[in-house]
Amino acid sequence: FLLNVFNNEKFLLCALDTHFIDENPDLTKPSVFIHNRAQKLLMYLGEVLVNGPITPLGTSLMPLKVKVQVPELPKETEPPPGLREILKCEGPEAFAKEVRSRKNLLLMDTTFRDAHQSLLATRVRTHDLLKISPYVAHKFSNLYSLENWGGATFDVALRFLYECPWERLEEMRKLIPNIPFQMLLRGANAVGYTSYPDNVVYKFCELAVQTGMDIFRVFDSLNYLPNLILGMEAAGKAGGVVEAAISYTGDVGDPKRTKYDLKYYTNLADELVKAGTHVLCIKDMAGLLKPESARLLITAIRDKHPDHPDVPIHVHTHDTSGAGVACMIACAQVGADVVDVAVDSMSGMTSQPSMGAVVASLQGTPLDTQLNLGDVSQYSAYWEQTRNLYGPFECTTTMRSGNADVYLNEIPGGQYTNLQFQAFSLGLGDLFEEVKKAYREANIILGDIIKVTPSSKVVGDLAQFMVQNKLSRAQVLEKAKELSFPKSVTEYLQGYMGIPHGGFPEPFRSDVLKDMPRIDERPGSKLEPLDFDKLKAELLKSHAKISDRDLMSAALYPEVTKEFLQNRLKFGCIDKLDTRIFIVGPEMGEELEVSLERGKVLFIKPLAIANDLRANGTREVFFEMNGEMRSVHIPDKE
Ligand code: 3PY
Ligand code: ZN
Repeated sequence: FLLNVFNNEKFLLCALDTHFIDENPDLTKPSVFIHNRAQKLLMYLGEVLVNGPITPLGTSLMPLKVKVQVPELPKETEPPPGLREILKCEGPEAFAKEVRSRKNLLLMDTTFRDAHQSLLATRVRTHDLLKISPYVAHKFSNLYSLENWGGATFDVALRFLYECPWERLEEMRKLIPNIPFQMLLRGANAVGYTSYPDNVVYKFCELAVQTGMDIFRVFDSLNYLPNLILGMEAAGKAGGVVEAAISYTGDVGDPKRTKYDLKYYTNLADELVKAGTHVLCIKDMAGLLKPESARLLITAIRDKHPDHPDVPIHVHTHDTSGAGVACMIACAQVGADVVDVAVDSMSGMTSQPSMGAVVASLQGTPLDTQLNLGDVSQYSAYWEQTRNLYGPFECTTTMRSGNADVYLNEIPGGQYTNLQFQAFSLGLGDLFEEVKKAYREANIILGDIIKVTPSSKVVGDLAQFMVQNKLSRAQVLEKAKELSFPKSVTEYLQGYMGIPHGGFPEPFRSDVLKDMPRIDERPGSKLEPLDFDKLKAELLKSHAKISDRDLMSAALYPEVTKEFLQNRLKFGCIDKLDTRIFIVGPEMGEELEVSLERGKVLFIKPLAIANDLRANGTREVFFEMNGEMRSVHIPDKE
């Protein structure tokens, strides 16, 4: 029977769905599952061997053939307790109180999220995160938190890595029970780029907490309070720690930058504390803080506002200019409780400042982080080797050093490397200089706005539009009635993201929009609640089972999730493949060891690809798997 199954053309082409299993209950026996999974893996490997990488590559750098060493741990010992114990036993308020009472500086490690979002186009896979997770649990139990979810990771996992973000969270949780997990929630945009109906944001946070999330850093790309409060309420109602973030722009140390001055930030801090945040975050997404401005800002929030002396302050930055370590130390010295760092080999440039540098700088001082430099160095060695696997997404192909011109253009970390990469891939290195200048001008046209996902895209799109059409700021303003602006720009001006501080720029807005409709309240408040039952029924038309997680993914990213579900059905557990193999496939004759689960290891060796194309357009690919010959038929896309 099994041989028949495996030789069945429909099976080999994976044109079957799980109804096939329902109709053949024998197949649910464990050994059959393994074979089924193995066959699907061969389909994936065959696909990559015949048609090339299925995930789009960004650079010509190939993943290196390295065997990554995972630092050893004493066997069978439990990781030491961390701050999560207080959170779980006593709740978010007690957690915040404990954080505030600590005299030393606490760190959040961003290596699992923002660092790779900023350096490697968010491509780090669950496989590589899980390998180092036990080490993190054992050696970094003193962390305030590990930022490991949210932001762009959700979308990229589904879209480009063909893996389930929920499974990633669940698996990390199993291996790291002691350190609080932190995610980035884009307020009313959840982990997307646009406003969702409120019930989607609430349900998303609920499921995130159930799957293992603890702390929600909630921001809004315009610091628009109604959007922020929606996100805060959703995170709080789900039982999470609410860490409301003030997105920072401008320079509070520059008396000429009056739009975002100390008063603006302290007022916003008051509003967020009033709205019940457990922790207050300063989110410096472009790395614009300078040490002296950072001191002014933290001091103003901490000391000049005796109404909220108990709220811990957590500072986030990017090291784009190179001043990140100095800034974070300055913040700590004037009363910040927590700062963000990434492990050394994943730090610097558009990523966060270096963990090792901060740990070493504060050793033996009252702010000592209590982390061990030797442990940091082993952790860093793991990532240094692992980073070699992600060459195709490496920002260093275009970015070789930090650049203090970020103080002029104010481009957020993730977007900086993206825009640079786009310019270089068009073979136009000079273009990036022009785009950076235009970005600054576009920001002024739009009224000097907060720039972070998704408002940063509006500024970036306008900048590229100006460069492409060779338009100066004066020309854009003058011809605003006639120009055909990018959709993101018109939607922004219509109010789809919320209302910016100081309102929309006039007469530019009226010139662009003419009689187009305007939204003058929280955009999500206009949206009908999503009908989850209807969405599920629709998905069930092509899938035998839809979990709550898949349903939630589909609520956020309907098309991306549909494709992900199809791929999962077709290729199975490709998350188990090593990263080089996942990205570019194996070499002919290379033996792969794929661990499906404890004690279930497959040894796969690709042997050959048939020269002849079959009449149905497929090509046969031959493998040896656990000593037996196998072949799959892959439609050749050429
Ligand atoms: C995100 O929204 O993904 C960010 O990292 C913003 O800074
Ligand atoms: Zn960031």
